[in-house]
Amino acid sequence: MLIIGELINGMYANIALALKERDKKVIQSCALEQVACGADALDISCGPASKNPLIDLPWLVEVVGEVTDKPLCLDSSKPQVIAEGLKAAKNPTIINSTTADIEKLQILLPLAKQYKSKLIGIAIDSKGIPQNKDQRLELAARILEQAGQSGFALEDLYLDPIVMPVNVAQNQIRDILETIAEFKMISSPHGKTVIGLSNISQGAKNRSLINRTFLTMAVASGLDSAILDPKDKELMDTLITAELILNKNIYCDSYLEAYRKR
Ligand code: THG
Repeated sequence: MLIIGELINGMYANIALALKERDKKVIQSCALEQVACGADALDISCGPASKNPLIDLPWLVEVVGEVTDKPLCLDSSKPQVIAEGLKAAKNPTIINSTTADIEKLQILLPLAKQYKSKLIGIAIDSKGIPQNKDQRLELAARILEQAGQSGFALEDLYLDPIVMPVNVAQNQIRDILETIAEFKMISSPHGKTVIGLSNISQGAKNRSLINRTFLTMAVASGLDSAILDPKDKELMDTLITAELILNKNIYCDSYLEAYRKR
């Protein structure tokens, strides 16, 4: 499982403030803490509050690149902002994200190829968020088709069903889990899968419990990667245990410690 740390996001007040004050230390310690907790990659987003993402995202990318070589997941809905982030990155990159809109795919697929970047494709288009599994699969099929046509390696493509908060769209969560499994059935070689885990519990109480319960189900559905809070120790322990039970790691009595020493 590729664990992408979610905490460098202008949605969080400490990051928004550090961005405004150009306080490198806050950003760099947030990066290092997430890596120490087991993040394999770091999501980098200046968030909705940034007035100048074309400047802010590359700054975050450079500052994080000074302290870690982990892949950076450039999180913006604007292709121009992604392009500036790619230019600034010395680390390997993951573009987060393209929608299923052809115009966007035709910009971001070539960029991903040019920078040897992986690419997240989200099951959304300009018509909005899909309401059921068939719509999600249709959007994923469009992304896969465009990626195939442009010669982009499908192993480097991560499909995201778009996780909705359980308190908003409770009747869709089972569909989202099934979508994770079925994304793999609609192409060969197949794309990988990713989710923004914390979306599931936005606005809810008991967030950590909801997050780790859903993560277990998603891992059992074949999830390959998640954007999550690696500092949530119970969440990380649940993930390691779910992977153990699914035979992805060899059992030993001290499997939690063994995993952390890897
Ligand atoms: N898919 C993809 N990328 C994504 C998402 C996704 N990137 C952003 C997001 N979703 C994943 N990252 C987060 C980060 C934080 C939260 C949720 C998802 C979160 N933040 C608190 C909140 O909104 O309540 C902020 C609390 C605070 O201010 O301290 O929950 O789905 N491809």
